[in-house]
Amino acid sequence: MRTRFALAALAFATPAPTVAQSAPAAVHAGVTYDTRHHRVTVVIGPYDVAPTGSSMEMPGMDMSMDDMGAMAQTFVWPEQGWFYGFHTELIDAGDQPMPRWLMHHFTLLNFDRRTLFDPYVERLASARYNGEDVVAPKTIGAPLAAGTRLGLYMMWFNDKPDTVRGVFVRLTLYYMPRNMQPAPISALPVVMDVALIPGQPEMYDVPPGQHERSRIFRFPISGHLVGAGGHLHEQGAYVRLEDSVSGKVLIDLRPVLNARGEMTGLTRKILAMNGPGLRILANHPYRLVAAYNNTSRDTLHEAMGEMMGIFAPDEFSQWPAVDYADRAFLTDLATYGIHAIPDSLTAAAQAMRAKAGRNR
Ligand SMILES: [Cu+2]
Repeated sequence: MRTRFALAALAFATPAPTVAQSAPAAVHAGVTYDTRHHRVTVVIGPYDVAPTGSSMEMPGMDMSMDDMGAMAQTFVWPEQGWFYGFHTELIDAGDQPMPRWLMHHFTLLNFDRRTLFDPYVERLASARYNGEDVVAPKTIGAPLAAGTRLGLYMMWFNDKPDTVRGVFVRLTLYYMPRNMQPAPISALPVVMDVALIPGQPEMYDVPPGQHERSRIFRFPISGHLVGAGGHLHEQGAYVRLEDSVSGKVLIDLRPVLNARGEMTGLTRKILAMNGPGLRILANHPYRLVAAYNNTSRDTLHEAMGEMMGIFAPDEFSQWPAVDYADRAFLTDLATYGIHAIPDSLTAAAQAMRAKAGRNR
């Protein structure tokens, strides 16, 4: 199934060999490193984005969204630093804006680190077509070493009848240098999902009425949560993190509604405003609760319940290491269409580490 849809995705967004150019092309695909301004810019394209139909957003489809995308670019990180934000632009060859909704979502993978709770490849950053760019305050950042191997996974979306031609994506990644003073807190995103099953879409059914689903999480290492956001679908009521022993509610995120009463997202919490953040103890049971209040008469399909935290471990060196032979890690990589990390990427990483060592 996954292979079939991965092939289908290639038909949806094909790299265009030639683009009709009336003006000289200002935009070129590739990765550029600006170590003076501490930026990495990744440009992919040009793509011709064929109509994908709107059906992929409809409930009841038996495919995961992730089956419709493709790995667009692998690259290596230039130097030791703290990644703290990104900016995405959809542009044409002349650097003019293109419709942002063409990008359904992107995910930036870090092949050299795993997620905290599961032996999966790290999702360093991601954004949806309607999502904002994310720039954290310069007091926290995700540490990255020179030569870290990264991959940009892209999924397109075009619900209009015509192919949109000559689309480039420019992703700018911002970082703080290793000599940054004061040194930022090293923290990484952690995703807690009430329904995550390896290799499966994180979705479930909600019958009419009040509905709660929960899952216990144990952090393998101690630290602090310095920020939190959440994700629910329509009719969602709240996402909470509780101390499972005392029952105390530690974080409570509620829907944010627009003037029409539609959910635009959940409240976000900065937890490290007046201190180090919410204390998290290793191996202590914390309960994530996702609640819905389904006021319709029908079962809601494809519901989700997630909390995204920014976690600062006490000892960053204790972060669990990647096991490249772990079947779960390989299965997770395969959902992004990757069956082996390319040797060329590993060679580029070695070259970048050597270069960074000479520049010190
Ligand atoms: Cu969702």
